[in-house]
Amino acid sequence: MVLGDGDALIVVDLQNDFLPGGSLEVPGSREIVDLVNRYIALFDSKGLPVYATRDWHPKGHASFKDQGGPWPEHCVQGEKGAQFSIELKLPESCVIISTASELDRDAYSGFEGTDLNERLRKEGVGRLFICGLATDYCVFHTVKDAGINGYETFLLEDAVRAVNVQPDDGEKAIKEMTRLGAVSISISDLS
Ligand code: VGL
Ligand code: ZN
Repeated sequence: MVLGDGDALIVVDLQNDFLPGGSLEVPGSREIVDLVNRYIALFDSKGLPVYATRDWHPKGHASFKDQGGPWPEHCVQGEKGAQFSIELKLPESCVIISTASELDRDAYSGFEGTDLNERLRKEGVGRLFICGLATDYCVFHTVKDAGINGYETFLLEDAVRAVNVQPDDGEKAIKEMTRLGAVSISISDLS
């Protein structure tokens, strides 16, 4: 397929805490960084917009174990774990969307409580290409909401990885995303 006007890339949560050495390491996450950089370069070289979401929790967030939540402390605003990987080559023009910043509730979708949808509409985006972490949480909910908001949605299946609290969570999430209408593609489909 050929990329053109109206297409945009969303890179979901490629932050230190989800990578090796981070507090909530996603298995295989390191493997996708180079590929994500290739997707970024591809979109940027065609002048197409790139968005990067980041999990951006206040200290003492409701999703943390010490607050009764399911996750170890991660992606605390302003801390090293919340920073994008230094290996991630985001373009100058990249728009950063911060999510899950409310103290008392979690949010996994890049659309939830953000201006992502308004920005995409203003830019005339119709098709979204989504990669990043994690397949079974923030990627899943972002892809789902992209469909609900009327975007033609492509899951970049070679550039996502899952937490897999249960071993097949990632596979199930991919099946569900495609059932909901997302089209699963890989880098060879675009270049
Ligand atoms: C995520 C678990 C907790 C994600 C964020 O980015 O998928 N997963 N917070
Ligand atoms: Zn989180």
